[in-house]
Amino acid sequence: MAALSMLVGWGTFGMAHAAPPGPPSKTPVVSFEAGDRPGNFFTCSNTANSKSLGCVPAEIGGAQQRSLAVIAPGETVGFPTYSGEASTVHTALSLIFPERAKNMPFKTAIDVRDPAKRGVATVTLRDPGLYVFICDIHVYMFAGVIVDDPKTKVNGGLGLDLGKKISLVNGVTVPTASDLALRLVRTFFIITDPGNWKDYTKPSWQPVYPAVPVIAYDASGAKVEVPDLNALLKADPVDLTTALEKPAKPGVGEIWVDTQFELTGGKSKPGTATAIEGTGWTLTKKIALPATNMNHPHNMWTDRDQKVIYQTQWFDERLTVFDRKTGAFMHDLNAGPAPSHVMTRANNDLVHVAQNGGNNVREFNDLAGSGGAGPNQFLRDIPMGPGGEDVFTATHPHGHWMSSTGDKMVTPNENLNTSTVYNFPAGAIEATIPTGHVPIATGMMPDSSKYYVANFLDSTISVMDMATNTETKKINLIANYDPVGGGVVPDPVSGKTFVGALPIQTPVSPVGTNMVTANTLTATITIVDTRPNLPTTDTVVAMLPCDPGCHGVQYGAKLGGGYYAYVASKFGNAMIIVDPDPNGDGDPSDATIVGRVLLAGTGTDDTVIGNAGMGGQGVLAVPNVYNGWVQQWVAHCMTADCNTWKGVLTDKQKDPE
Ligand SMILES: [Cu+2]
Repeated sequence: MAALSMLVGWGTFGMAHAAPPGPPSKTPVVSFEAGDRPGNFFTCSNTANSKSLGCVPAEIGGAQQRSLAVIAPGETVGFPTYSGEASTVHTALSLIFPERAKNMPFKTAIDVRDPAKRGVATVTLRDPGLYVFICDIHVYMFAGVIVDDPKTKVNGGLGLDLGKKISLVNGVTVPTASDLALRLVRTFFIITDPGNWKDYTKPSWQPVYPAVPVIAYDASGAKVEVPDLNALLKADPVDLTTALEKPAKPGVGEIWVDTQFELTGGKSKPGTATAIEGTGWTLTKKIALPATNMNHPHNMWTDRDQKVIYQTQWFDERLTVFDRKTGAFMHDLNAGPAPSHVMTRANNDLVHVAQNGGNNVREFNDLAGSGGAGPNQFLRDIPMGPGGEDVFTATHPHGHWMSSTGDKMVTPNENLNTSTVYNFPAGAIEATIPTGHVPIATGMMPDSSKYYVANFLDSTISVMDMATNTETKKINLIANYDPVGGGVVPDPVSGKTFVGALPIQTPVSPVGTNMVTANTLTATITIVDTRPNLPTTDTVVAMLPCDPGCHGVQYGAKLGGGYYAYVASKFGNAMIIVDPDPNGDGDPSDATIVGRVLLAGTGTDDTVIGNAGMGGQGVLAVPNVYNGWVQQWVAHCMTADCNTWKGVLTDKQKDPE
């Protein structure tokens, strides 16, 4: 646990922050440039002669693999700190490194906003083994480096050293041939090779890995030599011929999914927003916005009249507004560094965007332009902590949530391992509560009694009491998982068998009976019983399968009453429809998957040319049925769409609390 506590606020001891005493930094043999290319977000280039392979060539790593290097012990890796291709701030953080490796952990800022910082951050890697660097803002930007001891060989030839044990930056250390380590390695090769993504337009899915000889170690310390990495990682093919299925019961309105990695012909940057119509589960719109070269659309919200989509561009610095019905571009707003999530406040329709690469939540005026300012005008930046914009001390809020009254906002502060509770009427931060490592998303009860924070790196969820602003529990999603052997035993409280590693979005149902969490490493969906005063309160009561890169979740109305939870995955092109309470008794332990629909299809304003339907992240169901928001549009919106929805929603759906 010493390592864990040491890492609270890890930015303060980052190596790049203050260079340690020692020899001057050496010329890097490989450099990883941060950019916007899906999968290969860190692109490797050879910058000097390596005694080993350097950037792994396509014939070894795979045709689309450009984020892996093999170097010799003592050689140096570079991260250009002012990137020509990137459009906002990034970082390079050592997620994985050999146990007790020199110069680890490491973190550097890659800040495109400041030309004065132009240069290359370097780190010399002396200890053989596996190193994985990530951007800790965009936590799936991966750069892999294997430091290979030339003396270790497999069958007398190349034998790549994964090392004896790897440590994660949160302090967890496991043997390299353990289940957790191999899951992480598998994830690396799925993310960084788009050919390995789960494509539901094909009959089956079977990722393949570089056919290289590797040397790993098991829990007993015994050497595991394989002539081909596939022997350690490859699994049986998954049949997809009957995987797609429309739910029997319709949803109300339309479901928008940010297909963030989809490539279209009319622009250089990736990403579309895809709409599925809930009545027949057909794809009706795919909006690329070539007019504004939309870059990595990540998360969405809508206004009180359900008229526009507010769309963040996470790898850029803009919030884009487009017409929900037609998909027509309306305008771009400067949103600050790496704008991640967007929500309105239910009481005043003001728009709030989390600056994931900075310290603020930026507030914009409502769509109607109330109060004298024009529509969607910049109003103010609200700091979530005292650290300013510096990449080591800023909060880096990611997926915030608002209370149903609009009085409170909570943020998960990825950089500082805290959560901020902001009180709007008081105009002040009410509390800053410690969380686990890399808190990334939040959910809140409809009555604002408690909120939840998904701690990405620790695979836990903090339960926060909103009367006292204290953490009352950590739900451990990997409590019953053996990271070495990979086994999972039933939970002693719920009796259910579950595992959820690297959790992301975690909204609470509009009636406050359940929370659906997308877990990206294990590709699982976990369901927590959020009802108060039960033996199962705030425990996981169900687990469902997801897709690689499981990421986004939001609730929408189910026709006839109740809700669906819609789930999107980054490295797959289907949306999963979860019914968290099929019999409507409030108990979510019978949660089930009722359908899976394809997100690949025809572009509305541009032609799809690659990664069709891929990159599922932000989800938004329209009409908005969360407590607080639903009452507002039911009372005020008189458009034909709103009237149609009012005609089919139940009284409970119109007033859920
Ligand atoms: Cu990034």
